[in-house]
Amino acid sequence: MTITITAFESSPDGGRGLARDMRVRWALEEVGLAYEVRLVSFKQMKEPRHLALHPFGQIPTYEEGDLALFETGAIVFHIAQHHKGLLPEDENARARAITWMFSALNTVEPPIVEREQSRYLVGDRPWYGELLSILEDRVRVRLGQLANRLGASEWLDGAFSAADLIMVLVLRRLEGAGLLEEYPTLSAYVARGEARPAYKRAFAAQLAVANHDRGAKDAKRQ
Ligand code: GTB
Repeated sequence: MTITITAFESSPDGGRGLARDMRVRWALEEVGLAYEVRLVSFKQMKEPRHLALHPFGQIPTYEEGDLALFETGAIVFHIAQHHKGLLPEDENARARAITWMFSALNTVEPPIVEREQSRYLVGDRPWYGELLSILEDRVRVRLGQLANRLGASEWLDGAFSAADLIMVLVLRRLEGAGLLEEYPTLSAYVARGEARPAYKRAFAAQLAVANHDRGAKDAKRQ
């Protein structure tokens, strides 16, 4: 059955793999599933056709036959449930990996996104510097706790799982912030994720879209 996901036609990150379609691409690559990508503009994302797939008008979405999903946590979980390689077979180990998936999304990601969005929302206010340092300390709390738990382990709980896939991409959103580098074991953890062949294929695929977009924009300007 054909799998189709949606992604930004013109990603604001210019192909640095920070948009959330990367989670779905990587998961599909890990389990060896082919997929098609429908690129959508910001305008199209708010139109009825896309809103029928995603009530909040966002990317990515996931279509597979009669099934349409949104929310990357749910999409990655769906892929992991139906294909070997992203969740352990042992019931308890599987429950723990799912716990880590939720914690990446619900406990680690929120302060990282809050910090990032503060710049767009209130970056021009005179008190922004003070707010940023408060938000960065909130990120540091989570990074410190995560680093403590990860210790010298390669992955969060035994073998690489969907939880690591999501956690690595959540941490990658700190790119350029200078915070992750304060925790060398977490930087190394992210680097291990990025070194996986499936990650590299997913990254290359989203970069190809961005390069194509750049080429089209350059051609328009000439
Ligand atoms: N909880 C949802 C999920 O996990 O699927 C969140 C989905 C989401 O935030 N989608 C974003 C979106 O569609 C793209 S990923 N935004 C457009 C809108 O809301 O109108 C967030 C994102 C966007 C851009 C960058 N970047 O350029 O660096 C990074 C992350």
